[in-house]
Amino acid sequence: MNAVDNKKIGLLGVPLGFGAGKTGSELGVNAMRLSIIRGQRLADHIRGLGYEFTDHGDVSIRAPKDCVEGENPKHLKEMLESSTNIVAAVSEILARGEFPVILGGDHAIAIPTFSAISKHYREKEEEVGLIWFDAHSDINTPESSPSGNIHGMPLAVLLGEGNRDLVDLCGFSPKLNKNFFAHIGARDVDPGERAQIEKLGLRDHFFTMSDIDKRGMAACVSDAIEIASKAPGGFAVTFDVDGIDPRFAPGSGTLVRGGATYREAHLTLEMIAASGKMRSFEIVEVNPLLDQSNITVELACELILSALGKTIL
Ligand SMILES: [Mn+2]
Repeated sequence: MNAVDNKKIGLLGVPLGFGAGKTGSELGVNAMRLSIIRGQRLADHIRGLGYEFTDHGDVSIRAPKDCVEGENPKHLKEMLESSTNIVAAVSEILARGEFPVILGGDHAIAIPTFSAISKHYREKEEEVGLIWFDAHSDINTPESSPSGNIHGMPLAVLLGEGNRDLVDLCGFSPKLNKNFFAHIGARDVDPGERAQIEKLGLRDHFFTMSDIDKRGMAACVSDAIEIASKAPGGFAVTFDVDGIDPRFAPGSGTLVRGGATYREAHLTLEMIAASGKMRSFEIVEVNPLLDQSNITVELACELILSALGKTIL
């Protein structure tokens, strides 16, 4: 059975890691693409689920040469230039009628990837929702960000807040209607982000680890799917591996204890797959330089398969 009614998968690598404070997530793309998991690469596992599969290679990323003192957001020029290429690459996959599977890269890539998805469905007069799995809320603006790293800002940008050049990417804003947005796994939220969540009225769209402790993952994921499914065009998923507990996913740059277990991470994606409403899947912040025996990379690949409908029985 295919969770994605579209039988065609288009894989895209987005090796952009300069949105994060630590180097290495740009290497996540090839680590996921090339790792041999139970005798096979990711592409063969995806074909094994019954999909037609095309690997569109990597988007050309303009990497910064050095850091400009005090710049916030950091590396904005390179981010904007790279974003143009990312938007074009994702748009082409959608235009070919394929379901995008996007390998990051750090979470800054969600700005151009979701911008392209939002634009594609907007042109068909269908708004699209978003499920965001993450330890962090990623809703900083340059004013509230302690670091200036863009990977802490993508949600704010997609909701129309923050740096104007990023917000205005693709010529419209907001890319995301908050009514169709749900977040799962938060446990590390900056004071400025807390204020932003309050200001934008997003509390009920966040299923924090505390909510998950009280109600269970299945109930929270079910509610998140219900919110995102209200979008007429279905929803995209952006999955930050740091949402998973560091015991199971140590290879990521901003680890926070108290995250989703191995099985809760799979359950989340199994339930999303079963909903049949997902229109694209993205996995980010896999950092092979920080990994232990490749376990985070292998888990990331397994999770892609769960998102695409792999079930135990
Ligand atoms: Mn993130």
